[in-house]
Amino acid sequence: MYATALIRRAPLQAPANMHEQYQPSEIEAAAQAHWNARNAFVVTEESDKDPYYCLSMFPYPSGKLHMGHVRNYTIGDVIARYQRMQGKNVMQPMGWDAFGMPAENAAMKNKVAPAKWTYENIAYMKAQLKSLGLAIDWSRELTTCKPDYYRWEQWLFTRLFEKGVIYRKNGTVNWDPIDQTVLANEQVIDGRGWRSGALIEKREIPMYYFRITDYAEELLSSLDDLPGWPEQVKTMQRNWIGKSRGMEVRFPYDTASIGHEGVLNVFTTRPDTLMGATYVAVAAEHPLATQAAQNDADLQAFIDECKRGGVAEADIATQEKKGMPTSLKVQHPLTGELLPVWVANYVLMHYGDGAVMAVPAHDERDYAFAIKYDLPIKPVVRTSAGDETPEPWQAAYGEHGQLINSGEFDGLDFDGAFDTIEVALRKKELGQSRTQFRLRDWGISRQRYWGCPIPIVHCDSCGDVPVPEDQLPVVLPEDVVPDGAGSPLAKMPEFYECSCPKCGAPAKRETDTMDTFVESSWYAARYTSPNYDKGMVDPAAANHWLPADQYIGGIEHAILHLLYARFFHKLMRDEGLVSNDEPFKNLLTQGMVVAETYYRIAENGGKDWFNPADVEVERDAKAKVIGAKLKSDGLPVEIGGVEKMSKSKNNGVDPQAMIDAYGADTCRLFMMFASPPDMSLEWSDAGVEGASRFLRRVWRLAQAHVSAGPVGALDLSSLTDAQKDVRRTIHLAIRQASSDIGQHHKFNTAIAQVMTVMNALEKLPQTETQDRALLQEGLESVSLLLAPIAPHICHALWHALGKSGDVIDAAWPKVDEKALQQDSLTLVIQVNGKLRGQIEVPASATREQVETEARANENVLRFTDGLTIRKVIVVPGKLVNIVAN
Ligand code: ANZ
Ligand code: ZN
Repeated sequence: MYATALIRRAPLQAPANMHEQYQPSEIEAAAQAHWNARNAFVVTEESDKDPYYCLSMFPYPSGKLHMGHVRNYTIGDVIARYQRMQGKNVMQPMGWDAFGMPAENAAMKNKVAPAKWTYENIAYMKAQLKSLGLAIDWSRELTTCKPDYYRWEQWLFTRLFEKGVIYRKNGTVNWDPIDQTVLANEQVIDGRGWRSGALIEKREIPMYYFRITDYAEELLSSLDDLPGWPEQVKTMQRNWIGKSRGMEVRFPYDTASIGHEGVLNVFTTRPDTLMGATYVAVAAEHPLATQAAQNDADLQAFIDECKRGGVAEADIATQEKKGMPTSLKVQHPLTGELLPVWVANYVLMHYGDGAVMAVPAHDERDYAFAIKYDLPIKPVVRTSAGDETPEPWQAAYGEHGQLINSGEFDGLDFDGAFDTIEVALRKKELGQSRTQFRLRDWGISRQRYWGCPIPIVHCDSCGDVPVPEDQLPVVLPEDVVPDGAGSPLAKMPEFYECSCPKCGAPAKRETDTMDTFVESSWYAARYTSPNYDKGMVDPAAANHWLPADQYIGGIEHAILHLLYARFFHKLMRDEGLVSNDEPFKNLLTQGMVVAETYYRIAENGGKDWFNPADVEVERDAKAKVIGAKLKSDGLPVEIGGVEKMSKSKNNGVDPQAMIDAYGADTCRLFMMFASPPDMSLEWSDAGVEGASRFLRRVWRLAQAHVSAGPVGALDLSSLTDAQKDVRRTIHLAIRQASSDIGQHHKFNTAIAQVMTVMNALEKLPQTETQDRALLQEGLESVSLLLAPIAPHICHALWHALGKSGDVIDAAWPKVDEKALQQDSLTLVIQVNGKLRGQIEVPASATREQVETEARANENVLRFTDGLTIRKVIVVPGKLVNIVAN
């Protein structure tokens, strides 16, 4: 193929090839066409180089790229290109997280099928990604809404269903009684449906669940095997999994009030406070609540109220604590004292046992509740201040401490009380310790259209039958426009009417689709063999590339996506598809992209927000911002502060405008220079301008150098001191940039190093052979160091500098240790702390020699004239301070 001819370009390019001006659009198109023609970023497992899998979180095809995408993919690309220059066989894939609700909403709004909308967005965004010049192996592109992808998800589903890892049970959903549809949590606003405004009810419907709780212990413990993950993310995962050691305590029923024998189970992490329990509270859905409400209409009304409202946990945590008493009572397991049973909205049915022993003195929620309903508060833990009853009570005392008011347990500490109370409870068979997880099983049924169909057939005689492998995939019809009232699939007999795969009788296909987190849980594995049609992944390829060496994405995915992806990896491992335990070895969570906000107060008192692109900022002579005007009318606008780019504040800047105006390299350089990847990045016109200016400077210097004709070799043995200094600057920059990029992902400081080199090179005379040879070395180093960040211009520079091959295949520059050695050092001289000059000393000079040299300096002699030198302080390599009076 002709691609090889392109690789072997003539070693010395005709210098005339270099335009006088830096023309990004031309050189970027040329570089991209060149990479494309030689399939430069297509990789296979057949390579003698070490594999490196660089993965960025794939985008949802929402329409066009936003700044967050551009930042994410640029970071990934810099890492990928840097690793390639380290001699690795780098795989950097890309794809589309293509199912999801926005496509359905857009479809309803524009009356186009979600599929069409999605595919058009993908085409547009793909072109945008290509214009950024990312080193992506596009032959691995995958799209999760295509049957050749989701068929394997369905295949795994059927396997797991047969194994019992997936099961069906009733789950609670948000039900919109007007639209007759299930709503996602984010579609419930202040307890009402987002479209209909109807009061939302909780409903129980059958759903499918992944038994993620079976993996809770491993998902927690193997976080310790991920040293390459940010501590913050691991902590968030640990909290989400929420392992707590506590006690199951049973409160025997008071048969007089309840009417029959039984026990109320509660789970507590504070069994040491058992003697302080003054009431028990149950969830609205708890059987005792149901019983109590049978002849209590007020209680029934309260229970109904609790059942309405969002099912999101955050809502429940923040809502006002409310409750109602019942006539029922239970016995304290150790004292036999009768405790009242309350129904409370802060008790969750699906956590622990759906009931709590309330200890108002030591639990915040119970305290608020007891104050509100005037229930007794009994302190049983001495405060660290030594108080027994902190008067007046302001809040619950939640710390551990020594027991008081607890009879035989008085004086015990937390651990002692835990064990002793467990012994007492066990003796009565009314309790034992238990470890519990906050993590719930993962409900994946969604009553929506634009998702992966759940591959189950419901048969009257056989029950829930998984679709056999030879009948997969269950294809989602693509030409449907939903109307917002329920799932369209449930209204399509041609979709759901089928025959039972087991007995052949007429049966009904499941019309729910899967949570879109399922698709994004295994795409990393599928990238390793995206076209494999004999299974979910080709195990050889998957094990070759996985775990991904570097995963890059937003912190908003720190919990759910990463947890589900880790879980799926373990499921696939247990199916024999992959042989390692974790999917992502190193994780980088990039910071937000932020920008200034501008507004005017509207007539109705609200704020009208203006896009930064439409605003002109006014600065004083010191570049300090003193005001801002709207470009269109020239009138002032208020400055609202720097915020995350968002639609609501209208401060999103379209990356395409920046790429069109300045080119991809400027855009990439700006993003990488403005801040380290894990910190937030503030968009600024001035910053973009600066990046563009810098690239033009590099171009100008190279152009002048190249057009002056061929250069000879550098003779290292005859460098002047000035030349040695420049060479030292170059190699110091290489050393620093290598560790900044390679070890710390600090691209901004690496770029600063290149800028230092440029400053030195620009001062270099360009006439002598040695100077020109040194400039050649400097410009080659600049091209190599910048190649991962601004790949197009470096591609052009590399050829212009007469190098053979492409810069993407060049090795990362090596430090010449000899260049770092200094013959002499410049030291600052101070007299009594004041700067008085400089001295030049041999690098090997001893302390005494430095001191002698300093004392002999003419400035020192002048400023110490008539004084006595008391002390000479030498800071090696830096300064000499002479103390005299
Ligand atoms: C008594 C007690 C006293 C509690 C005290 C805390 C402090 P984690 O750590 O999250 O597992 N709890 C148990 N089941 C509940 C439910 N279904 N809904 C709401 N709250 C529930 O929390 C366990 C604690 O949460 C338990 O310990 C229980 O309150 C409460 F000074 O029991 B504790
Ligand atoms: Zn059947």
